[in-house]
Amino acid sequence: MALKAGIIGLPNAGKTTVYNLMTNGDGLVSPLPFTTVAPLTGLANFDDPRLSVIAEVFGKEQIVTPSLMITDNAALSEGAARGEGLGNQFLGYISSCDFLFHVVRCFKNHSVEHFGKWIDPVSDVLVVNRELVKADLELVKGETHRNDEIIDGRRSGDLVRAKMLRPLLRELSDIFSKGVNPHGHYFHPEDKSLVETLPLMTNKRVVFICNVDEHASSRDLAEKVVAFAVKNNSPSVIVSPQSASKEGLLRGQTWGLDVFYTLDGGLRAWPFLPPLVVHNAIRLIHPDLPSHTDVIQKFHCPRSGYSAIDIHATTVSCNPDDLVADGDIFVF
Ligand SMILES: Nc1nc2c(ncn2[C@@H]2O[C@H](COP(=O)(O)OP(=O)(O)OP(=O)(O)O)[C@@H](O)[C@H]2O)c(=O)[nH]1
Ligand SMILES: [Mg+2]
Repeated sequence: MALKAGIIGLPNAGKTTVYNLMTNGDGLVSPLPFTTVAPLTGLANFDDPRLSVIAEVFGKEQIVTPSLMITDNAALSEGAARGEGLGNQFLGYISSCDFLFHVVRCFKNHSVEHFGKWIDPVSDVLVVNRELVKADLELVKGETHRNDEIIDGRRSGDLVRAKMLRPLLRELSDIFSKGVNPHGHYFHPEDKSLVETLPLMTNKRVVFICNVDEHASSRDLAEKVVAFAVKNNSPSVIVSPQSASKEGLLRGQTWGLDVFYTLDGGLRAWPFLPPLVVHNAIRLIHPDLPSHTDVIQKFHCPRSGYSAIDIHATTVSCNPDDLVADGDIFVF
């Protein structure tokens, strides 16, 4: 199953414009806010310079390039977490995505409506982030209710997990009530793993896409978003749709994604978000594949400085509990 990414952002940020560029789509673009109502889904293929080398080493002609399932959705706006605007629909959708593209408006264009007094991309980002925090507070409330029911015996479920989760849900609720996300908060590693099982919006990796036009001031605005992204350990890309520049947009590496490869009849690239163990990677490839790995050979191709000879020399044994590394090649 392909990795799923959701596009988020304020109205008229250029989400559908970016979606169309990524997927060769024809979603409706207009200067009116809330143009996109129903979700649009498409496949985005991206470049991977390692593919041709690996194909040559293993003599494969049939190649499947890395791709992502991308969904463009209704805009998020202030109050979305309370169900205002198209908020609920939006938030329901993004909770099922593996990661998010946050499109940020860095172009002025007075004929395209903007809710703020002036274009201030970092403050736009904060509006969206606040809604994600509010949505997570609601999610934690719902989760607490269900968890309490398990502990009280009114609902069936994993009692041990529920008891471990109870104090963590309280902690999370306190954090989200303050309007902040839990990124800087210390959780014991075991607790952290448990928190990561919750479908929190603020847990998702975000790649910022700064949507610029040809004006120098637009680039300056984008640089502020890039600096914000760096501070928050998030990748960012500057995109200029009007010059039809896809540069940077279709490069998985700039999104912080890793890729592994499979070889059977052909060669296929699989983008993934680390950490991923071999056992789960196999389930991703096909749920019916046996998880025992003694029949699988593993090679490796680093991100740079690779050669055909190096790849051939890397064969190692493959254990189900090993972490998959970027560049691993599994031969079935
Ligand atoms: N000048 C300029 N206009 C842009 C740019 N990107 C998008 N637009 C225009 O901005 C308007 C909104 O673009 P959309 O892609 O529909 O924005 P959206 O975020 O999908 O909007 P909603 O679906 O309404 O939330 C359209 O008129 C686009 O042509 C850009 O980089 N520069
Ligand atoms: Mg749109």
